[in-house]
Amino acid sequence: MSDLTARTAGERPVAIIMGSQSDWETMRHAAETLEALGVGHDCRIVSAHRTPDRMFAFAKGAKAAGFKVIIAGAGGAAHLPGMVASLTTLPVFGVPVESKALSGVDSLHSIVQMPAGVPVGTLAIGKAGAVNAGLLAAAVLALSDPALDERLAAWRAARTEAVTERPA
Ligand code: RP5
Repeated sequence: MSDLTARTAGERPVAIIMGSQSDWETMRHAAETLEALGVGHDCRIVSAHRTPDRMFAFAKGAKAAGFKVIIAGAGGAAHLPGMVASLTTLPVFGVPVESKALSGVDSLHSIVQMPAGVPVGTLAIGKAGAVNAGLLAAAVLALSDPALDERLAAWRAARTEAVTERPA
């Protein structure tokens, strides 16, 4: 975590972490959503199983580093969001990545059924979940950032405007 300075994280209040490079195709949608809203974010690969020491260091240091919200995506035996949530009191949003073997139902079940006391806000499987994790992270930050609140409202209004009355 040598590059994880408070200054860097302060400019990037959302951490997007994922268990593997292969999760990026899904998790990039969280990053793109935050980009569209002008919310700084930091993306990194942190695996609960393959790089547990990295996961521990990240989660234990995330709050002191200035992150406000963590978005964690993983697939299969998707323990990353829950393990990170066990190590920090920052809000953690979990994105179940669609797996090849079980279409992401395994990921969803691995993330959603946390024991009482260690919350993970669990999103939908795949792209929709990643987009919505970005929106939820922005909504949390918007509580203390009126300009972001306006951008978020405009983003939502644009989606409403885009819905035609009849199918093309
Ligand atoms: C999980 O295993 C990752 O989050 C990923 O979704 C899944 C497969 O990883 P790779 O084998 O593609 O690296 O830990």
